[in-house]
Amino acid sequence: MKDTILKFLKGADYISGEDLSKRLGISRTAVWKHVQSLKEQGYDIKSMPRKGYKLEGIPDLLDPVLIFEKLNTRFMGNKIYHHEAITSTNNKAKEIAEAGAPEGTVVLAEKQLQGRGRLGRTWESPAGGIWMSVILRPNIPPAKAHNITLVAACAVAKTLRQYNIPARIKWPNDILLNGKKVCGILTELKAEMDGVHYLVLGIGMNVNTEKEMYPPELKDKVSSLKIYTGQNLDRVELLCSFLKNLEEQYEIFLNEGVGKILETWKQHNITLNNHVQVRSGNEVYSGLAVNIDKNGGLIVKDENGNSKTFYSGEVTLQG
Ligand code: BT5
Repeated sequence: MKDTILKFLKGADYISGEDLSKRLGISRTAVWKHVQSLKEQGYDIKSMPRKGYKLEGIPDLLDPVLIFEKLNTRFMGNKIYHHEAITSTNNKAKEIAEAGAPEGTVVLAEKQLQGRGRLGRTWESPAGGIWMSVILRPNIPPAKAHNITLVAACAVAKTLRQYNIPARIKWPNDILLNGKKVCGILTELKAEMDGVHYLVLGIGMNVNTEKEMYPPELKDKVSSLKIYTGQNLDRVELLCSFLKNLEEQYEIFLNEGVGKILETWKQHNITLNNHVQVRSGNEVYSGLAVNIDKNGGLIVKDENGNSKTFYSGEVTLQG
């Protein structure tokens, strides 16, 4: 109902309470209540006796009504769940994926109270970022599911390039800006031996967040698009561009295989040809990141000329 009221308000200069109540088949008091709740969410709605309501300003919210006006995808984001605050969008996405939510369903939150990184790490999610999860149901063997992280990283990098923001991908799941982390990806999977039930692609992007919003130990390690550009970005527009790029990269992956994705990944990465330290389980391995193999593994060559390929781990760029 709230969404429909907003659509009417957006399509008119003034619209009377009576007119709205007739069009929506609800009482004028009910209209008034919905308008109050929109105002509480930050919509600037003016009321004038005899003229009715007028929408004067839109809040900086990832409101699905605002997103659907700009979204130009085939299926990515066809269904959107938006929360003011939530523990973790990945948790919610898993819950609705279990209940059968279709591919392309998106869960968004203005804030996460228990945002998660990999291996139980915390993901700081203050207001102003884009904290989202996308449900995917690819018909691929589980062993290839980690490639979706590369697909998402390419989509993020391509989107930021469209904004002239030179973000670079650090294997496997970080997006860096001037060497600082601006976005992280957490891919979670429900699968059986021979097939993927669903995959939850969690993406956290520091958009309009400020340095002061992060804990002291992270302040010098994180960046945001606002810190980089010096201005607030339209998060709805950014999200729509990202979903479009994600759909494109995902379809390339499904139709043409990971090869094409790796080409894009190489164009946007900051890992290859760098000296790196890889932590994987208990192992710490140092060397030159020489290539990424056809399965998305990172090939590192040590000073003795021995090579090792990693499929998961933590990379520190050295020098
Ligand atoms: C990640 O983990 O980079 C994956 C982050 C995924 C977050 C999204 S938000 C939507 C969805 N819902 C969730 O609950 N999660 C996903 P990892 O590589 O483990 O990096 C975690 C580390 O990054 C932390 O230990 C911190 O050092 C650092 N960190 C925490 N919050 C950060 C932030 N907002 N920006 C940059 N770095 C951060």
